[in-house]
Parts: sequence; structure tokens; C-alpha cells
Amino acid sequence: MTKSIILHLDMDCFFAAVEMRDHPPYQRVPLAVGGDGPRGVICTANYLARSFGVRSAMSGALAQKLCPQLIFAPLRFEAYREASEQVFYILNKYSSKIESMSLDEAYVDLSDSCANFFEAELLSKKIKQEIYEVTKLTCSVGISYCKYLAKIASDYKKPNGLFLIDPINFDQIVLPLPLIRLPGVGKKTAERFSALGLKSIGDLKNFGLHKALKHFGDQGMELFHYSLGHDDSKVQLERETKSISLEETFLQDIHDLGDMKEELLKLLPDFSERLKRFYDKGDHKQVIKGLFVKIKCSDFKSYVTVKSFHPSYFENLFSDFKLSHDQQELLLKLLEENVDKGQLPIRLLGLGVKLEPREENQLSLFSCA
Ligand code: TTP
Ligand code: MG
Repeated sequence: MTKSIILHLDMDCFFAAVEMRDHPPYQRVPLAVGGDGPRGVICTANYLARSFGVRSAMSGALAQKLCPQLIFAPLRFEAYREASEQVFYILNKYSSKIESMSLDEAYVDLSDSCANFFEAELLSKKIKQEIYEVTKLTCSVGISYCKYLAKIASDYKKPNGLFLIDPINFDQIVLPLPLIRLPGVGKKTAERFSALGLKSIGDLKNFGLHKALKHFGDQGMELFHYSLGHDDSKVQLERETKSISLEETFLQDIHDLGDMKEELLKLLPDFSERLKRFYDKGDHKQVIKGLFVKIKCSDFKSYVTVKSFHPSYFENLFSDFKLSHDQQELLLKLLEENVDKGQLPIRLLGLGVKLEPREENQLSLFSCA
């Protein structure tokens, strides 16, 4: 089997960098974007402000306390979107396998464009330079043989970094990192690990598969595999629809579970519309294989809980596009599970259905024959 070569790219203090580029007086001052006003929350801060402890998702009031000379720039989404499009345009020149995670973050599969890590490093330098020439913004790039390690690598030398994690430096770089750096580990899971004396990825590796499974079930097994450097998740191409979903960001964080449930149910009519539009196009009959709820907490961490079923469980959705009473109850249960994982007020709420990839559809058709 050929090894994958995955690049992870993350723009440096993205919104703040765009503001500094467009407003020279901001370049030498500690800068926060967003967060002004009594209830304001900071979206990001430049690296000078970060040296005072100012962070994303912090209240503007606290940030000002930490750094009294902090300047607040208002948000300009159009400018961030334009810079983001320029970055993705450049990435598209070098690979057709790109998974965008947000305006400023993407995974790129370079397995077909580069023969080895050395070539991938050269190409990454070229990409970084081109992005800088076009946008006048810097980014950090990580390269590895799987997604989660490429992400850790891009973070390792931020800002303006380029770093490779391969099997040779894996132990030295990755094992000392805290468990929260693994995909799917939030504050709560990290605390559960900590209660067993497990702090670092290396601790989990030493803990062993058997005990990881015993204490943490399937998630323990998955995380244990990460601790060995194994991750076979693929860069997801955008062409294929993986899910149909709807989400809403609230002006004020929601604290109360009852209010969250109410807001979730309010999304249902629009969600039905979305389902109907997708299936009315008629050219794809991808079956539904799961239901999920997503939340984003006030610290901007996202949690998604999915429940999978045989596609027949969702047949009603093809006729009236409405979730049944049972499915709505399930949705509320998934919400509760998520809230339990996040343990904080929420700023975003979403729901959706997972679709079976088209190839799997075909396989299951054949296997029925
Ligand atoms: P990030 O890539 O997480 O942060 P960043 O680019 O500002 O800084 P870094 O150099 O560490 O990558 O997020 C990208 C943008 O998304 C960020 O500039 C602003 C926005 N954002 C928020 O609005 N709120 C948040 O809590 C976070 C984390 C990001
Ligand atoms: Mg970034």
C-alpha cells in the first residue's frame, strides 16, 4: 500500500492578519478582532496581543484587563472571505483533493502530486510563498502521512511554520503532547483520562489497548490507535455530499438545556425544506444512515454526536421530509449527550443526517443481489 502524503494548512491569526495588512497602524499594536462592547467575544488576536494572554473566544472585557492597550478591530467578513478564496484557489492548483475545514484551514492530499516527503516539503514552501505573494498573509503548514498528524505538525511551528511529522520523529514530537490534542478529545474526556493518571499521548500508548477499551470503549480504541500514529481517515472531497444539515449561531450564548431543546426543534421546518430540496433534485438517491446533532460551545469547541441506523429507519424522510416523533426524541437525546460533553453554554446549534457514500450504495445494492 502506498503511504499517503497529507498537508494541513492553517492561516496565522487569520482575521487579525487581514486587519493588520489592510490597516498599517494596527501592525505594531496588540490587536483583537471582534469583542468590543459589554458582551463582546474576541474572534482572534494578533501574536503580540497573545503574549499578554489574549485569546480567541475570550470576553473583550477580560482581554482588556489583561492588556489595557489592546486595540479592537471590527469584523470585516467580506475581506476574510476574499483572502480565503485566494488561498483555496492556490491550493486547487496543486491538488484536486482538498477538504476545507473553515475559511482559513484545509487538508490537502498530496499523494498524487509528490513522490515523497522531501518533494512535499518543497511544494509546501512554494505554496506558502505563493499565498504570501498573492494575499500578503502568512500561513503554517504541516505535512505527515495522516490527517491528525499533519494538523499537529502545522501547529508545531506557528506562525509562518513548515513542519513534517514522519515515523522517525513521531515519538519525540507527538508522545509528549497533551491528550487534548487528539481528535475528539475535549475538556471532559481529557479530565477522565487525567483521573486515571493519563496526561500525554505517550501515557495513553503505555496504557495499552486492552485498558483503553475497558475504560473508554470504542473511543478508547480509536484514541489508542492515534497514540500509535495510526489514522486512516481520508481527505474528504467536497464533491460528494456527506450530510445534509442546518445550523444556527445565536447572538447570545444559551445556558439552559430546555432553551437549547426549544431552539433545536425550531430548526426542523427549515431542515425539512433542505432535505426536500436535496432529494427533489432527484439525480442522487443517497440513502440516509445516521442522525446527528452538533453544538459549538462558548469556548468555540465543537461537539458532534451521531447515531447510526439501518437506512430503513429513515424511509419516512423520503416521503414527507419530516422527522418522526421518535426521531425528534432521539435528536433531543443527542443534544443532551453533546451538552454533557461540552459542559459550557452554547453559541451554535445544528442538526443533520449523514448520507451513505455513493460507492457504498452501489456495493450494498450488489450485496443484496
Ligand atoms: P484559527 O485558525 O483557530 O485561529 P487564527 O487563524 O486566528 O490563529 P492561529 O494562528 O492560531 O491559526 O481560526 C481562524 C479564524 O476563525 C480566526 O482568525 C477567527 C475565527 N475564529 C473565531 O471567530 N472564534 C474562535 O474562537 C476561533 C478559534 C476562530
Ligand atoms: Mg488559523
